[in-house]
Amino acid sequence: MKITHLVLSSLLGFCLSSSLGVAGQSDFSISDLKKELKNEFTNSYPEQQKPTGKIKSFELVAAENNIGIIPPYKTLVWAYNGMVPGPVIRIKLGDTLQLKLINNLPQATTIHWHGIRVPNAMDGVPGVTQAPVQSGDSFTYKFTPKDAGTFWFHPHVNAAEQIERGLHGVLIVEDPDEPEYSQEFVWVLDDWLLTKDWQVSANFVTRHDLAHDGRWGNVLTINGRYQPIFQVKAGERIRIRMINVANGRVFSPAFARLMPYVIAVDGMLTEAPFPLQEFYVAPGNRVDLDIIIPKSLAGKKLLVQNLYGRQKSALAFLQVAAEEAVETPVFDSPRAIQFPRWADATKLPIEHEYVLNAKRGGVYGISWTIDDKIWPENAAYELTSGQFYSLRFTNKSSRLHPMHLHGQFFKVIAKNGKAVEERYWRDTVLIGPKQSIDIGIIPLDKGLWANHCHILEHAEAGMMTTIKVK
Ligand SMILES: [Cu+2]
Repeated sequence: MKITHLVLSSLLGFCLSSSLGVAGQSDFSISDLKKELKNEFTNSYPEQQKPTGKIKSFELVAAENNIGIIPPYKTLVWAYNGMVPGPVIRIKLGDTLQLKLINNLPQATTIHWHGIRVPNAMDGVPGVTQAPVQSGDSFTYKFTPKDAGTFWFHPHVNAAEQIERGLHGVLIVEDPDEPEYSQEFVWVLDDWLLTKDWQVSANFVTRHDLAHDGRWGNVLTINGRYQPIFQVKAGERIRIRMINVANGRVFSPAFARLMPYVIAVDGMLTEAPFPLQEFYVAPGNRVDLDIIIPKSLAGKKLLVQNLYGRQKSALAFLQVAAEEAVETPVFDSPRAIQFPRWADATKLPIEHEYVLNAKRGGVYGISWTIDDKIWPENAAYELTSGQFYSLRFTNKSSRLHPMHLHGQFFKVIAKNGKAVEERYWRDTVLIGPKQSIDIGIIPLDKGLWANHCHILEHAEAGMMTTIKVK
């Protein structure tokens, strides 16, 4: 594919018109179109964020603990500050986060700040940006997030075990300009594989997990609780920040009798709010919802289900208070200040195609590959910051691969070669069996960044590579 395009482009002197059959229009060059796409992108999100000088300091201790997922039973977990999920850290846009990680685990760890555009050295990937923090050691992360939104953090060492055992937390970067909701909820969606005595099954990265979509468990939780009930009032307008921290499970949340609007995906505000309908929240993905509780639902208990896959399962309930309704706050949902449509982006040749597949062999017997290579065999793919690229992920396997790019946002521009319009950024995109997804990206943040499957077992068994942004 790539070679054909390159040959074609050079034969045409970088003029695409004849290959595209754009009759009657003046020829346009690849570089002109790229410039147009870049102009459209201008001010979508900032290259830099000026620190206000306010430093918010935190200490995070990673250690074993016992918690009650299914009370009264206690489950041995690995936790940040004793909690699963870990703390929700809130800072304001412009604040500098300084966080000291103290590793009291029996093994090395790091923290990766998922979705946050951090300086490369703060990205937490062993073998790429940082040495693992050994048991008994500590490491201080310090950076000023460039974007407001819902983000999360987790280890990037032995992640299939460490995240599954409970190491993850939420980082919310608040934009003081966003409207205030009646209530705001953070929902950490997780999926545990628990044994009969309510312990985390200690068989990690099994052949079964590798032959399928990673480890799918038997207990779904929100904020570490099984089918929790959240209290709301009729008339309230609520914001739910949802994060999927599961190793492999995809969620498709559905709210009975409510009409949620998606206002942000992967932390970033959408071009405009749109109704939540069969939206796949794959491992790593976040979605922010704007929901009005109609006054007519006072006293009702509303079901929230997961509709992904064959089994429908209850995730949570919203208990609407029976008492008098409150006034519904009136404001326009927050939205992106600038968002590029990139309608012509699919006219450009694909600059790199990532082929996703599996092969026999490797440490686990089955390896997951990108371009037939097992991490760390692959060389970094080089991109120049500030330039438009279209990249393709082609899934030759029959399993799922939510591909996550560190340090960058991108926009899906085509599925199976057909142009699609997603009016939001992503840092993780789910690629279905035998599917291909094309993304448009203008990398801004320089460095060496991981590009991997967020099904943690697939990543552990090789499905990772890097991009180098110069
Ligand atoms: Cu995968």
